[in-house]
Amino acid sequence: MRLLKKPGKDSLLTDRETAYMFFRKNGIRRTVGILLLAGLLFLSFIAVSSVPVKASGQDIRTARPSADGALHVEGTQLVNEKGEAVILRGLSTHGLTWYPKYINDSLFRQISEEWNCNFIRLAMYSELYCGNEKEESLSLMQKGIECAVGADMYVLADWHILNDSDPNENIEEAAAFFDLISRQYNDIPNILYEICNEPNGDTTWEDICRYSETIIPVIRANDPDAVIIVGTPDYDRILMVAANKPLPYDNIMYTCHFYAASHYDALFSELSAAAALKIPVFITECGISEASGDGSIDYENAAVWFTYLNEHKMSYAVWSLSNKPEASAMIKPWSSSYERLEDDDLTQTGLWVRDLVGGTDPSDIRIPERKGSRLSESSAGALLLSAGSDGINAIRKWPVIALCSFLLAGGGLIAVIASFYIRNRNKKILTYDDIVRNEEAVPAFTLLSRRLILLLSSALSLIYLFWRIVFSIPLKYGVLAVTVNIILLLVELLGFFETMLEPGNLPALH
Ligand code: IDC
Repeated sequence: MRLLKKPGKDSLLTDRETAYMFFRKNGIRRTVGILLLAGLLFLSFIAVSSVPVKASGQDIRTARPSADGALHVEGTQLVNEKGEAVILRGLSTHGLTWYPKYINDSLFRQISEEWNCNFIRLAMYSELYCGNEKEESLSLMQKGIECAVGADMYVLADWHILNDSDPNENIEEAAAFFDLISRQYNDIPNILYEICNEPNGDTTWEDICRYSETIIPVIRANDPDAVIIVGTPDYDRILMVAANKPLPYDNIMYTCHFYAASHYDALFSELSAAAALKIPVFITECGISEASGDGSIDYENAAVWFTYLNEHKMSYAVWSLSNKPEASAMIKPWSSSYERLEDDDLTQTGLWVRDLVGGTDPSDIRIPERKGSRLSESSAGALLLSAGSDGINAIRKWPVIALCSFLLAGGGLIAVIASFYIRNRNKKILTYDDIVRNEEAVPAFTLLSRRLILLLSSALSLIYLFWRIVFSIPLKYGVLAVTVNIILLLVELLGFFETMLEPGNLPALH
């Protein structure tokens, strides 16, 4: 116990004595009062310091379909049913058919309720839709729209052109797709349409206008006031052409896509110049990595971009809600969570973007610490890329499955062998070799029956090997899984040939 000097005296006092003296001097009520006051002061200090700092952009209405209804465009601004300015903030999926597992009710609810997203963009690669993934693409688009409705988010149906650089290439398919979707969902307030992701190559604004003049009326026939977003040339980076010659329809917005580690002053000037000419802009895709979707992340420039978007009440979706091993993906490559994402499932991009869409001022977002090597998150190197995300998950789960199977099978096998051994302790146990080769071992087996047994077991092995070669090589799981599997297969083949060539077996065939 600490000892104090009694004031004015030389004798020493204990803490307890000091407290007692204080108590006596001030009286019980006064002491309790002082303590209560101190407690209250302490509690209010805690309360004040835990109130989040008001973030910029927080004053903008976070619209929800249930409260704000269908959106429209007024001047340059997206507005709700009552004409109040709103902003949509959310995420873009990766290619729907590549990462279909992230299209589910529970994840959409989480990003809506916990991340505070009021918007999701469904990126449906037109090339795959027009190729052989039409049904899968369409049903994922429909599922995505329905999940977004369930989670009270606005949703963007994105005809994701990319390699098909001119949208006119697949204009008929596009018209049929937008007809179908706008017919099916014209009665919900949630849906917006993005008719061509990123025209590129030689595609001009005139080409885009020609395409839009076909597609927009198709959508309008079913959903007259829907917001339709149109891409601009050179991967949505030339907005001035649209600003100088906008399309002659209402409720149209134009898009600009930026990636913070690739796009600086030039694209920024293009966007601000176009915005100054009063064209409505919706950033349907952007990222904090390089434009390749991978490479480095530029948090500082990202803060500059998103501060500008907040100040100008521009809506946006960030690429991408996937676990592809690349810097723009929000989920770690080996995460096998699809329905709920915890901190551990998120990459640095994921953590940063979660704060961003949650409303934190972009320049106040804490830069997430990088745990482990760069290899562990993105640009994950040839090995992870070649394994593919399914491959990585398979590799991750493999030890657990292997251990359980080993314990089960091994335990069972030991029990069978033990009981067999106990029952036949004093008998000689026949081996395969005895049966097919040793004439004396089972005198009842004629040469013919021994040959038949050999032929039967070889035929069964051949059937197994046929299945093994044709059906069991895990091509979907990438180079790594295939290589390991083939090495195992070679060992099995070697074993089979060894049995066949075993000199002892040959006489049985004579
Ligand atoms: C990228 C993906 C990448 C994929 C590639 C080709 O991140 O995994 O291999 O597409 O399909 C865009 C496109 C978007 C790109 C993204 C990043 O709209 O499809 O995704 N990006 O490169 N425009 C600018 C960047």
